[in-house]
Amino acid sequence: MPLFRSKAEEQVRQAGYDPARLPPGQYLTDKWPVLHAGEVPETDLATWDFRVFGEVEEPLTLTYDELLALPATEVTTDIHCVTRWSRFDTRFKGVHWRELARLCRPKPSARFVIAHAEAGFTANVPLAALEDENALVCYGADGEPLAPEHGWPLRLVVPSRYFWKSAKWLRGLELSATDKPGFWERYGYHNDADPWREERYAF
Ligand SMILES: Nc1nc2c(c(=O)[nH]1)N[C@H]1C(S)=C(S)[C@@H](COP(=O)(O)O)O[C@H]1N2
Ligand SMILES: [Mo]
Repeated sequence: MPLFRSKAEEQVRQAGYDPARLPPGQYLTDKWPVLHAGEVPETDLATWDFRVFGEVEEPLTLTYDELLALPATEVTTDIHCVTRWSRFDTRFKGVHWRELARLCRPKPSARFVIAHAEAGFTANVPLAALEDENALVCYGADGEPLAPEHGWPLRLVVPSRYFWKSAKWLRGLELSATDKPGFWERYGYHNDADPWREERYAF
């Protein structure tokens, strides 16, 4: 393990980055890997919608155009997959939670968010993780629309957690007073998924 760690660090240094940016047990990748369960879904924007529901005063149903019309945010951030790749400085574009919160007005009871994606995929994070400056409901990456395999038309990006929490093909955010383990969390992955604490598995 120490040997692997120093090799991974050396690689980060050679790529011109501060090795402190690499969480424990990760290695740097330049390409952006594609990982998911199942197939890339077919999406028809004419019938597509995005919902924010649950513990909110004003449930939302937005079309893609309505979502794109909200104030956009761009962040440049590092992402970390539990399969051990990390990618630095991806430029994500989308809508920050604060814009959706302004419209849906979360109730004080809202403490968790369950992301709902196509084909029944879900992922759970504390609401606080969506309030991070670097978290986004995302429709663009590296100056382009998201590629279908990376979640077009919409995905979640929560860089503070392992990337499985960043649901692709996102269709809704459910605000909840209680936490509800998502797809990978029910398979034994860690509920909190902090890469800096190496919270990979629940056991
Ligand atoms: N809808 C959906 N989103 C998903 C997944 C999935 O299986 N289905 N897998 C997650 C996992 S395990 C990872 S590592 C990231 C990968 O995103 P990428 O393919 O854009 O790198 O998507 C996450 N989002
Ligand atoms: Mo993953």
